[in-house]
Amino acid sequence: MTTAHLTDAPSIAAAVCDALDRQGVVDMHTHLYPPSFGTPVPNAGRTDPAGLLLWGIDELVTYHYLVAEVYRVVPATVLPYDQFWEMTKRQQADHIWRHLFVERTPVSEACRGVLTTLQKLGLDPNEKSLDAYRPFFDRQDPSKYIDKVMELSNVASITMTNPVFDDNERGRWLADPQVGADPRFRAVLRIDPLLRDYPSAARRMNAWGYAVSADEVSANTIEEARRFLRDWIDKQKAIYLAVSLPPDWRYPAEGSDATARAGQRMLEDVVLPVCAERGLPFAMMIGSRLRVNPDLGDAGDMVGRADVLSVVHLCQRFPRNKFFVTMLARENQHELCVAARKFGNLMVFGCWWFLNNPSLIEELERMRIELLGTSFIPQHSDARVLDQLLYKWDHSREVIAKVLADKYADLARTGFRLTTDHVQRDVRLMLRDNFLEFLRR
Ligand code: RAT
Ligand code: ZN
Repeated sequence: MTTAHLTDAPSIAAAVCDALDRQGVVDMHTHLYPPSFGTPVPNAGRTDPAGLLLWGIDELVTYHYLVAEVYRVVPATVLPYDQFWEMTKRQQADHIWRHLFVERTPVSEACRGVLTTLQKLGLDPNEKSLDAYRPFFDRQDPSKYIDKVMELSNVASITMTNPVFDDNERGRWLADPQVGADPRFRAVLRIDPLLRDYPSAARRMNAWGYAVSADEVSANTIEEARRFLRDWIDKQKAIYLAVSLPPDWRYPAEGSDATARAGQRMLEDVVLPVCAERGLPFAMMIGSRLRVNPDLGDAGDMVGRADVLSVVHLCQRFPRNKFFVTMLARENQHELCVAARKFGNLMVFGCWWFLNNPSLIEELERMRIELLGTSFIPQHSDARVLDQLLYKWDHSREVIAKVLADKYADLARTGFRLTTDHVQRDVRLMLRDNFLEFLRR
């Protein structure tokens, strides 16, 4: 390892870019899967239409961020939502390509992402028709393509999101005990209905052989719900548990809403005790208001300002638990950083969803470094389509590089003797070890 002394801005910037490029990322939150979960392969005769691994040009272009954007330029009065959803994936992709990439300039972050992805794959991003790209993707073997994408994006490990209340997902785990065995991927037990809609979660757990009551959270219900979580942690070999929560989620719950109170009991008496017993962190993604425009499907969700004090209360009352937290609203970010200064069991992570834009990533990372040093996880990809790893990490690395280079230049001006070792150590923490060490802590 070299230990060159870095003094001037250009050599600092070069060392930072080099360290970021070389450091393999452990991506702590994606919606990606190995091929064992099935994958639609459009023109290769190996189609599993409900397969969970999404990849290729038609999936890239129909990403829900781009569905939202195309409805700004071709509104529902021109193309009714049901007509769009009845189209084949290819037709939807052709529609989006034409309106967002050909007839308009693709300057939004989600559009630019598709172009970066094509460029990284060695394809010309100027084609007028997607037919020019389809043969390239048709030639790929999904498993080899995962290797290629991971190599090109320098992602060393992919963390899945495995929602146990989703029938498609659940069925695949039950049908094949080896479904999650691919060493490139690690599982996360995602449990939203347990905390957001306990009565329906209880009915389902009941049907699956766990004697929980939908009406009353009794001692027996608590024991059975814990058994449910333990069984699924074991089946998935989950490395943490996760939930997404609405902006109005509060801890402790306010008012007399019975579902919110039952959700709180599940959190306090089931989720957190099981996480503590297994040494697993609990990840909370807070601030998504689901389906404000249900016709848009996944593209119809909204952001809302959440309550950081609720996170503070949890960190304080459950010191044996470890919390990964990301929040969707820009307005929550400063308070969340300050909360993390108070609690070592709170790990701030990522620039989630509507925050995953260069201007906001830059603002967030600057503030986090100033308040937390290197003790946070700057980014996750949230990729839903495999190939997105290519752009999400490229764009994030670029912004993180800019911020780190500035911070090191400030440091060098104090007389601190900055070396490439420092830079490499910090980058390793940010892209890999802060996450892995928090899991082990
Ligand atoms: O960013 C997204 O793609 C969202 O639709 C959600 O999946 C979000 O990241 C989540 O995990 O709930
Ligand atoms: Zn996600």
